[in-house]
Amino acid sequence: MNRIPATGELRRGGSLARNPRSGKSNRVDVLTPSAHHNLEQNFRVFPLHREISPMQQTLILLKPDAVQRRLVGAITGRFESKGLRLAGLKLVHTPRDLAEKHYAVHKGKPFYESLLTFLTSGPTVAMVWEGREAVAVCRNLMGMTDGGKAAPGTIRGDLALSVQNNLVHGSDSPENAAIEIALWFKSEELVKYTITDASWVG
Ligand code: IDP
Ligand code: MG
Repeated sequence: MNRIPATGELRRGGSLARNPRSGKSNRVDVLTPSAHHNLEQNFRVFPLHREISPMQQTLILLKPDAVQRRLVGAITGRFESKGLRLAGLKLVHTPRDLAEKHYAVHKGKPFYESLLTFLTSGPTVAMVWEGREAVAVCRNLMGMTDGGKAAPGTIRGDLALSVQNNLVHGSDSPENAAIEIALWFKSEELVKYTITDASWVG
């Protein structure tokens, strides 16, 4: 009889696992990331909780064009359905000094003044999303800066055409994420809770 290994067995390693389709046995000594992947591909096991990469937080802004175009729900849904955990959320009519701090790295560039005018022109939805590799995951979901060049399937690729009015901001490194989150949120505005599907999402 084919026996599907229990999660605990797999965590301990060294257990003999049998592929129910091929009938072949595989010895699982170390649960490397690729071993996790192979196991989940070949066996119907309870999803293993991966502890490979540290949890990260990232700042996501749905810029004023997203609000004005009524795309807040559609864009938020992309981050939510990916499996990230929402840790903070608010609607902000961005003051000029906050916009200047947020985009300080772009000061002096030809589009800087226009960018500040854009960001301060109406409400922005500020969010903190948390999860494994959250910074890179969100950047990948967003797509390239220029909406006209962003790949289909990404938020910008599907919903934006402009370079400036590209709907969404996402931190570009964990270090910048920490700085940006502190700019937009007080620590008490970030909410800690356990999300019930965490062991399924990984
Ligand atoms: P990112 O949002 O993909 O990280 P950045 O290069 O950091 O892109 O630029 C910040 C924002 O400035 C962009 O999201 C976009 O709104 C705007 N922007 C960037 N490059 C241009 C440009 O060449 N013309 C107009 N606006 C730009
Ligand atoms: Mg950027």
